[in-house]
Amino acid sequence: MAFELPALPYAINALEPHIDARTMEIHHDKHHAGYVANANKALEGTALADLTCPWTASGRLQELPKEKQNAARNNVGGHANHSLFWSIMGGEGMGKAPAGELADAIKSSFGSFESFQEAFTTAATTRFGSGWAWLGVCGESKLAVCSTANQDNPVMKPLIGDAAGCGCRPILGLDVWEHAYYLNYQNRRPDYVKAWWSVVNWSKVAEYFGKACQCKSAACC
Ligand code: MN3
Repeated sequence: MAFELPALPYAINALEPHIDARTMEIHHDKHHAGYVANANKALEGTALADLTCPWTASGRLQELPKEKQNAARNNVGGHANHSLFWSIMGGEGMGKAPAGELADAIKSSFGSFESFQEAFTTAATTRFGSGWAWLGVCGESKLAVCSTANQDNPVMKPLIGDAAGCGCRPILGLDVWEHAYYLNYQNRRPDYVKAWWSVVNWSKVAEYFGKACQCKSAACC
């Protein structure tokens, strides 16, 4: 049982009114817990069984026997993606704007913060069905926005190819599965995405940006 469900780094109602406590409770305690349990099951007895970092595992899924790859892809991805998701919301950086080197990189990669927000919002709202929108580092501080289906993430590139349009280390991710917003927003994904900007923890994203820039592998934790 190498993977563990991380505790939320804030109170269950800390993101209200933008994301309600009941949604957070079901999302974290049921959905994410399920991914962790099933990821452990999927990797049992394989060469990846002892990994504790789901991002490292995400980048090595192609090493698994073919019959194990689908379950691992869905559940290791689910664990990695949700672990990042909880951590880039709430906290001290919530309600602020990107600062320092992250702000500079956003400006040089997208022109302005507003253009970045627009590109990311488009990625999130136009993802058909379930999936994720990402901001990732693609070497030399260059940032890119992309989107993946289901519980895929850009670090899975060796297995899934560069379908997302950027093979990069995600530093910000938005869950656009209906389970992430249906209780409060029903079918109104654009309203959820708009509200979500208010809960992003920019200090955490900046911290990940700093680490990603020093990272040799795309799949470090
Ligand atoms: Mn989810």
